[in-house]
Amino acid sequence: MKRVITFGTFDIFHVGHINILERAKALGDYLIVGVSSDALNMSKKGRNPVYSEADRVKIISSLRCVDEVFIEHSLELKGEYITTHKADLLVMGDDWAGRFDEFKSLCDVQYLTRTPSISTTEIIEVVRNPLSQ
Ligand code: C2G
Repeated sequence: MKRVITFGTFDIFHVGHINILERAKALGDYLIVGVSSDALNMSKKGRNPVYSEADRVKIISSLRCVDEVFIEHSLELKGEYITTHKADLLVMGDDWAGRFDEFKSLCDVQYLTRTPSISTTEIIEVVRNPLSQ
């Protein structure tokens, strides 16, 4: 059984998120998702996600393609998360291309093309300023 792991914030869940999760699952049999904690997001992006980590975990856990969810507390622990979850493959969107190549000693690493024209940042912008479109 091939175990696939992926990571993300998945704030304001949208079709780009489900696309990458479904494609990640299709590359194996069992999909494990590390959802970034609110604190990690604050340190990465300088703002809290719109949806709390509890809500983001609930949404991701409810998806048919997802088998297991945990909270990612630190980017530095990625290697440990890969090992403890016995992942065979790490999948990330290509906005992270090359950034996780150091884990190729632990598992396969694959970057998938992002879904064009949609992002959490863009959704926030449109909701905040509907006339900007
Ligand atoms: N994604 C995508 N297409 C989009 C938007 C996002 O394929 N239009 C993918 C991203 O490439 C990523 C995943 O969806 O693989 C989650 O995106 P984010 O929530 O933006 O994740 P991020 O905050 O980059 O967190 O440890 C790594 C981080 O936790 C990744």
